Amino acid sequence: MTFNDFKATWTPVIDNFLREHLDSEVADKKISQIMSYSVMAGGKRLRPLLFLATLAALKAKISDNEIRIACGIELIHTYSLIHDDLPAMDNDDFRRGKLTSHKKWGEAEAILAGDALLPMGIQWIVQGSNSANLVNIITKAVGPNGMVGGQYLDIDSTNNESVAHNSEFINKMEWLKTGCLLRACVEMAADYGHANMSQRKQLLQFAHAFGRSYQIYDDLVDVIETSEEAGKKTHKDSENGKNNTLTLLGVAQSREELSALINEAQQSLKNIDSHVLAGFLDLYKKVL
Ligand code: GRG
Repeated sequence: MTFNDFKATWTPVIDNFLREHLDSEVADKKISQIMSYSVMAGGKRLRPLLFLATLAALKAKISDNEIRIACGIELIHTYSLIHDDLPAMDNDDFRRGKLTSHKKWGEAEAILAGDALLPMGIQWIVQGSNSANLVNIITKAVGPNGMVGGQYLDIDSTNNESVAHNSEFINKMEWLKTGCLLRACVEMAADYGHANMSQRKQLLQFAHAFGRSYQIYDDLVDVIETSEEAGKKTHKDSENGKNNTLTLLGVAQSREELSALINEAQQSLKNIDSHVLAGFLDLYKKVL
């Protein structure tokens, strides 16, 4: 199966599960609506698809429980985006082409919607898997030694000029903020799908390179779209005083870094029989 076929098969299943279960499992219809507004705003479903594609690579079955786990990951991802957009963080007005949660519903409401999505996501993962290991993997990936830790480093380095903005710092921050959760999607599937030692090692190598690439890709998309729209080669993050690989290395070197990581990811999949996982890397080609 190709990546596009896989995506076309499972994205609607993920979308329907999210819509139906947020509606039926959240008692208060107002908070349910606020949560759904962001969850159903048109995300790419990259993390749930990555979890399911890794399961498929391991020839594990995909049914309701596996979809529940995959959707649990998407709830957690959506919580992080809602909180990232808040005035105290990135202060963004638009996300996924729509008003951000706090712009649409108010700040307290957005904080609470994010707060509600995080535990619900963990609950769905445990309901679907009945596995303390999976809960351990996901909570580690999004806690202080993962995503929140990375977000803290980002905020701290923006607020304090004394923080060294060298490549070691930026690699660490971007890995924690973005890479850890992507890697966790693969690690959860490796655990749940009973990967053997060698499969696990290769899948985790792939996940590391893929996760590390994602933030560089996302920033390159930004710069390409910005320069296409404005007819100039500036980048909004550099204008905002943000720190990332792109502002450190510039566009050409960031592309080289991304190519090297894609190569590494491809190599890791050499003995894993999955066109679908390899297809995730095609995403990046449009910015190379
Ligand atoms: C607020 C605790 C807390 C964490 C926020 C995820 C995050 C940490 C910040 C987002 C910053 C950002 C834009 C990073 C770039 C990579 C990224 C995570 C992009 C958004 O994910 P996509 O591209 O978005 O999968 P969709 O909308 O498709 O789900």
